[in-house]
Amino acid sequence: MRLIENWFSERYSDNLQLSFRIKDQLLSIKTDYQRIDLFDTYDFGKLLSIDGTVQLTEKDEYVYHEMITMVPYYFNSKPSNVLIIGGGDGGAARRLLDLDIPGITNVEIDGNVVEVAKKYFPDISSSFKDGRVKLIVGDGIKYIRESRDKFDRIIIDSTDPVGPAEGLFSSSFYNDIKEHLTEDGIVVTQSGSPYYQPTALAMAHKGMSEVFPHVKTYCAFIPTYPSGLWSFTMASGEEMKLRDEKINNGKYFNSDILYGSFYLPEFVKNILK
Ligand code: AG3
Repeated sequence: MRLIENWFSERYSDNLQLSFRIKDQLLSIKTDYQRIDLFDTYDFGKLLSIDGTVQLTEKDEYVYHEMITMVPYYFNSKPSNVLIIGGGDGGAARRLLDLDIPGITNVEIDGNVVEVAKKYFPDISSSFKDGRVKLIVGDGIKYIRESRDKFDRIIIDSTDPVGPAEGLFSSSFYNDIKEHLTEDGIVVTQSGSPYYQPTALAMAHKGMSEVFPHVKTYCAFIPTYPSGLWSFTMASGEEMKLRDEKINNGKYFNSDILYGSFYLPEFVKNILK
């Protein structure tokens, strides 16, 4: 007798995919923006996928969420007012709360992501219950164009630059972002897998360099994302300098990572040229 096994796979290229053996599929919905699937996996706990790409798993979400919040946190003036674009699972907001940021605005385009997170990832999405977090379900690009608010950090926690997130990697969007940053404020975006998505990283880096004089790319190891090596790119109108301050440890992040994640392999540096 053959045992039946169920697997979810994210395709990295025509010839390679990563598969997670699953206990169950908990949800599959098609929203106005994207398809959302939720799986209970054997190795990584619950896994949220959007349009077939892994967004987060219970087991390793901490790497991504620490790295997109904690790295930019320690540069320039201490941030008190932060905007998250995307991030409907609440994971980025949760880490900002850990950093004691008093004002967090989270603009997510797809309310279904928020609902799914509230139901299936109660710990990660608990940030939305905190009075310091203002959640807006709406288009981040429109929000940035229409709002007058300024932020010390703007965190772009988006999906890959295909579909609804494509505009979040363009220099015209970064131009609008610049208008909403305080003097030495910093914008940071996830910029894809340098190995499998070099164009995502090139787009983010080039787009930011067209608008900001100071741009830095850093990497982290995220086991459930394509190739495991993931990039983030941050930019500012002023030189980004570390504050003289005690650095807290996360589960991934520590002071070595704060310095070391900016040391890039040669093939990654070549993408930024
Ligand atoms: N958003 C970025 C996920 C990109 C993953 N891409 C992929 N698997 N091809 C993460 C959302 C977590 N807040």
